Amino acid sequence: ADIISTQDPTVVEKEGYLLKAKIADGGKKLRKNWSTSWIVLTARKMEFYKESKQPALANLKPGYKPESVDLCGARIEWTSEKSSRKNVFQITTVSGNEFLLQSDIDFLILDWFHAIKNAIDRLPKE
Ligand code: I3P
Repeated sequence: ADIISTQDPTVVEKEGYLLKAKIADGGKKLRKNWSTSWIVLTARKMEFYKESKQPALANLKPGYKPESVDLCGARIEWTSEKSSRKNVFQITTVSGNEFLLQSDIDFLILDWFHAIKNAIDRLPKE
């Protein structure tokens, strides 16, 4: 009956390349710097890697930690004000980190938006 507790946190729900810009860290604004990122979505978090080979390498290297986004209590919303690009949405974490994600390919960014939103909606709010 309890969907959350039966969800395997290690199962990859979605992965692929998107354009990413981190615009705030702990509530502090950062200079926007778009870069391509390989994104791995699991039940509770997203991880950002430079390229698709890196998750496997990271498993072999105990010291290597990708940037990780805790989705518990996070917010996701489309934004047209924070970028001149089309198809941009923002993820805001409880800890005050803000990320913009973008793709020019409409179906691709829509799939990502819904996958992340579904993950957030299944999680407890904190
Ligand atoms: C930024 C860069 C970004 C742009 C941003 C610029 O300049 O051109 O691509 O965001 O616009 O400030 P710089 O490289 O000198 O930091 P978008 O591509 O998302 O529009 P902004 O200041 O309006 O956010």
